[in-house]
Amino acid sequence: MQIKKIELIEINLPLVHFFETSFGRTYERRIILARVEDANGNEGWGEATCGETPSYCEEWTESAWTVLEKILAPLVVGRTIESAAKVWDAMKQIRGNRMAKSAIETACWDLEAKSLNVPLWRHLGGVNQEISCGVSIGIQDSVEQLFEKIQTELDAGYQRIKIKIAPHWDYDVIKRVREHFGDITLMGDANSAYTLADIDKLKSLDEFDLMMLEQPLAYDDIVDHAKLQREIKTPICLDEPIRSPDDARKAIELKSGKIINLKNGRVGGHTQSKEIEQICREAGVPVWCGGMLESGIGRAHNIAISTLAGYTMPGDVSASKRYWAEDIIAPEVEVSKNGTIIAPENGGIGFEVKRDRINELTVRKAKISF
Ligand code: OSB
Ligand code: MG
Repeated sequence: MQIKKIELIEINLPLVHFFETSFGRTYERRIILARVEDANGNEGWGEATCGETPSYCEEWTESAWTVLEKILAPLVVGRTIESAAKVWDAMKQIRGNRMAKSAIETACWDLEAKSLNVPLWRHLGGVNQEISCGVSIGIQDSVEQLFEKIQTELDAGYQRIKIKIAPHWDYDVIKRVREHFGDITLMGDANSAYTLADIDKLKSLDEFDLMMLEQPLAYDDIVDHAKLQREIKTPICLDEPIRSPDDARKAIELKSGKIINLKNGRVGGHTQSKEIEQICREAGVPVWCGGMLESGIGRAHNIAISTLAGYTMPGDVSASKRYWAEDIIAPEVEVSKNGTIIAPENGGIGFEVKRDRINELTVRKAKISF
């Protein structure tokens, strides 16, 4: 493929309800979209899934914009690249900045699938057209508000509930959730809010039979997590520290956890996700697709990659209306009564990109052409 033009578009999209993690609250997303175009007029769309501040990882909207505009887009535009699967290699000389890279990388996969007129999920090697879905529920102002949110999602059919936890919102909250909702499929995500000094507190969570405990310790750690996993029954799920296939291999070798939350953005796109999925599948480690409060474009990519065989647990891939008053794709992502999403049969990501809606939300644009 030869990409002739890359358009970068930043949109501001308010969330219908704030999202709070142990590192802070988000009310409005600043999302970077990448549109790639080849000489035949085929197009593809991708999304940089970074946050508004460098809190989840080092990348954020400003850094990703600069790296995309000044470095990555000029590196890719005009070059002949064998296939979408080689776009990662074409950007390899640049270190880190994986979320920025994934915007271009996933867009190229969409373009390639569209030009072959095959659904992206099949093109990626997906096997399960119907994927299992869970939800991630942020820290709320009160436990009553949390109960209300959990009830809404259970009524909608989601297969598991993840709640964000932090030292001020953990044992007592989970205890009340268990008392109120019984044995629902429940897990916690700490986003690195603890250290090994909190081991007694983390051990005490074993009594709640959580499906897993996501990222209790430091965002860049896989050693202390291995120590912790030896001390607790609850399976640890790693999120932040798994940025590459090598990270996954090392974490599996060290037994730092038993499950991996695999995010396209965090690892640099579909090619990297595919490699990690294979490593985990061969090692018998389940993966599931995480979310970063994506717009419809990133969400469509998450649906496609979730169809791979190794994605055996419900992901944080849920309906558009949980996030946005109006999404930027049509149709919007909807979830069945059984808590599943069916990957579409149309070419590429399989959803129409709503240019008018994007134009309404756009705060800046850049064009890099050959
Ligand atoms: O840790 O999985 C996380 C959102 C932003 C940053 C980090 C995380 C999350 C989520 C939300 O849990 C998942 C989603 O609904 O998109
Ligand atoms: Mg997480």
